[in-house]
Amino acid sequence: MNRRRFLTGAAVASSLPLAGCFDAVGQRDSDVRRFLLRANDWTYRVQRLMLGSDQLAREFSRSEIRQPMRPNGSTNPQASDYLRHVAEGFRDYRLSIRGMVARPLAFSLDELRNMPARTQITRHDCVEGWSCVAEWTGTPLALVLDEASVLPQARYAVFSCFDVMENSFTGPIRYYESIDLLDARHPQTILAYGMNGTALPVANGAPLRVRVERQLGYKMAKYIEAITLTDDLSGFGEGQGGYWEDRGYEWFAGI
Ligand SMILES: Nc1nc2c(c(=O)[nH]1)N[C@H]1C(S)=C(S)[C@@H](COP(=O)(O)O)O[C@H]1N2
Ligand SMILES: [Mo]
Repeated sequence: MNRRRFLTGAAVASSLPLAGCFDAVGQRDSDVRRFLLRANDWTYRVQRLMLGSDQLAREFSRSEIRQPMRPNGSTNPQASDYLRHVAEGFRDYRLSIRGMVARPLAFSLDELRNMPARTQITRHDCVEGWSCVAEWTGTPLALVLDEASVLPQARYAVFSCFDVMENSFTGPIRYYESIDLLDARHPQTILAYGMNGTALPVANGAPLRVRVERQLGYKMAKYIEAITLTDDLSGFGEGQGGYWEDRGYEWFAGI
């Protein structure tokens, strides 16, 4: 058998049982879903053991930016509060930091831009199988968290976004995502307001999107309105830690 026929055969053979599998992933109480959630937990633990908490994702040079950053997911949110911010050039926009913090805070974009910034050229990997290299500029999330003084019992940072996802499953719900505090405090985790040398475009998440460079694209929330510190993800969305996680994606999407 030539290689192509072998691969085609293998793909067909493996997709047959898997087609059934993936249906079960979406079902709350299926064994398949329980198994995958357990496997996800193990991936998370093993990656945390293998990667030092401050290990950096690869950074690239300017000449390696070969194409525009491809916008994906929501690219033009229509929520009225968001449209008002766009129309006003985000003048009254405030990023609120709330939940398990000693000092809840609200940052204007100017306040964030006046804090120490980090610029990094990194590769964005989408779960769909494409990648783009782009330059990102923003405020390290660790600095913002320090100003708000995170309480010791907090375990996660939850990002609440402006964009509304239409969905027959739960009804309309705003995109949200969460990361643990190791990733939140990682030196490359920034609240990006700049991309490829210009202000972050609406299509890529204006005014602020988080970069979580050691995980897949869906973790990198765009259109961030608020960050909530918490020790429990069950009160957000459907309880799995993110819009896509509530639909079967893994919470820890390390690469
Ligand atoms: N608020 C919000 N954030 C989001 C999404 C989204 O639909 N809404 N899509 C995610 C996915 S799947 C990817 S691949 C990236 C796309 O980022 P980009 O538009 O800058 O390419 O954003 C992520 N963050
Ligand atoms: Mo993605």
